[in-house]
Amino acid sequence: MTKHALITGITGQDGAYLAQFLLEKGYQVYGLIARRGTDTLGRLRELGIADQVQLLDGDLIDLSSMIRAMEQSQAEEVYNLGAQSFVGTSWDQPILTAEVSGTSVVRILEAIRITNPKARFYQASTSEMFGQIQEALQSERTPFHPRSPYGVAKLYGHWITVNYRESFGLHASSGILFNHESPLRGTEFVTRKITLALARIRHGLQGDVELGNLDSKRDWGFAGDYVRAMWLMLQQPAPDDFVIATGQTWTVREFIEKAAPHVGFDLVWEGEGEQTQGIDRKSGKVIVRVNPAFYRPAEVDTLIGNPGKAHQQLGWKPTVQFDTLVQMMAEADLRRVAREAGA
Ligand code: NDP
Ligand code: GDR
Repeated sequence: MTKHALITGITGQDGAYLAQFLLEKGYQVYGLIARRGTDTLGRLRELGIADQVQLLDGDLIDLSSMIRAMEQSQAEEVYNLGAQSFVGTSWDQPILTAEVSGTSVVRILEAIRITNPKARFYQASTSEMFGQIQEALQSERTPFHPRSPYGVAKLYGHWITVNYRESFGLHASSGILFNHESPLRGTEFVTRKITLALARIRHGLQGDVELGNLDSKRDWGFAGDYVRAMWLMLQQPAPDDFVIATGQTWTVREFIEKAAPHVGFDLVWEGEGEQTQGIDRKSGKVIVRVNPAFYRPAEVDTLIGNPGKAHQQLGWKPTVQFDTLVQMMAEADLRRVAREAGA
């Protein structure tokens, strides 16, 4: 019997990779899609799967959309990946973020209770819930202290998932995923902002790239590995919460240093703090500048996850190391920009 899965956020980075993963496993894949003025199917097209998924109109802030999507898809597995997911925007749009990334979770859980309480549910929780560092390595038992309206909204989504599991016996699991990236990452996030900018600078389409806090540290993995963990959680006999991470951490500055050579730059740093500049030794051109406008009102300085429980119970391990991830992203953007520039 063909299994049916419903993915909210199917047009996003993770949604596209998860759809591809589930199609390869023989699932019929349905995706909730909030109609926008612009075409949002780019990632699904890039993976060559836009015609293989069934798209259902609906918005996460609309309960009736969610009920209809459950009825139309007859989904046995529901992956809630839809969100206002950019931390920076969450200070400008805190209420929208609370609705889309927070209270929408209870709308989906209610839709599941109403239509098919046996459906299994995955909630896209995040390391942003840890926020202020409390333990050197963050695990499922680390206390939460979110530092952004996004983190606060996600914490609601996390706890309502736990609550519906405990209250109604739903098979509802929450994946506490640390940052994961890919060539399909949104260009507002720092890794992709860097690789795209370096490729554009190399092709003379942009002068330099302005960034915020270069010292912030993240545990960066590959999105393709992380969607496999989501699926594994829903195959377990009992629902649970899992940290998904690599267990290593790198600064934004280190990401730039690793990416630069793949784009043909020989990077040296000059100055400190807000005066920091990244200069290409060969041409003498400044390619990276710090702009405090990109600093956040409250920062999460360091994240590093302990994926031990996922290793043990799910048999999950990341397959792509940091250096390979950076190379993959830098080379993909160089190819894209070269195509655009007609080189
Ligand atoms: P993206 O920002 O790439 O994708 C977000 C998706 O949500 C898009 O498909 C977007 O649709 C959709 N969406 C936004 N608002 C609505 C709405 N009102 N109704 C329906 N759909 C909506 O995120 P990622 O793929 O990177 O992340 C997936 C999930 O995992 C998110 O919930 C994110 O918060 C969470 N997460 C991500 C991590 C990461 O490092 N990537 C780490 C931990 C958690 P559209 O294309 O139309 O805008
Ligand atoms: P994050 O990712 O906030 O961790 O959330 P992002 O890539 O936006 O920032 C990572 C770190 O880089 C610093 N930074 C900059 N960030 C951006 N976007 N732009 C800049 O110019 C810049 N300069 C420095 C940031 O201050 C931060 O410290 C991501 C999202 O995918 C969330 O949805 C997800 O939940 C978490 O990862 C885990």
